[in-house]
Amino acid sequence: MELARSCSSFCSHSLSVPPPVYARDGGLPPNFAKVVVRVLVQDENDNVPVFARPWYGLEVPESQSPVELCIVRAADADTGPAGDIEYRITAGDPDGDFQLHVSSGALSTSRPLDREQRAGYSLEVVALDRGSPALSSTATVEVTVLDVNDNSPAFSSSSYTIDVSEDAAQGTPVLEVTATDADEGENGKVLYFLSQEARGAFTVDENTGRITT
Ligand SMILES: [Ca+2]
Ligand SMILES: [Ca+2]
Ligand SMILES: [Ca+2]
Ligand SMILES: [Ca+2]
Repeated sequence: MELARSCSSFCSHSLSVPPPVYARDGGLPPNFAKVVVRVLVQDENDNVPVFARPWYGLEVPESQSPVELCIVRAADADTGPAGDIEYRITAGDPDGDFQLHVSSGALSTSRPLDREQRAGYSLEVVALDRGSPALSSTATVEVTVLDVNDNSPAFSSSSYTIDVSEDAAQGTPVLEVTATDADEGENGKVLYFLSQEARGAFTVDENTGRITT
């Protein structure tokens, strides 16, 4: 009799019914005892959890409060513990910026992300059954952190001192100031301009920061 068989996902543990066992003593007439043996067969762990998708791509704005991003799901054709799946992040998140619910597979951020610190993640997610031995499979979740304009331009120096001759010809280069902005694209583009009082005496190139008389 083959006890351990894989069964389809809807059958519960298969219950085999062997014939009853009797005992007889040596007396005359003999006395008998009967016992019924029930054997509960655990499903064999012969199915690997399979993710619905091997790859997930997500975009998350930076600076956002912790939020659920998606649910990763795997199916396992076994029953009982051999088909119970738990989910874990096994690589790509050394600082614990994400949380994966162990039984639901819900992936969330655990804190606001900072694009200037890290612009993207490649998370390795594992679905592991509770069979013995346990079987597992992996999926990849790529997270792109979208920029928010959360940085101001910063000058390379907080003040500049320069001597200019009073009879300097118009257009004489005076100084080139530089400011950088850690954001991306238009959010990080720096334009230079002069305060009202300085206009007339000096000119600044809005793109280069070069100041001339
Ligand atoms: Ca399994
Ligand atoms: Ca930021
Ligand atoms: Ca900015
Ligand atoms: Ca930013």
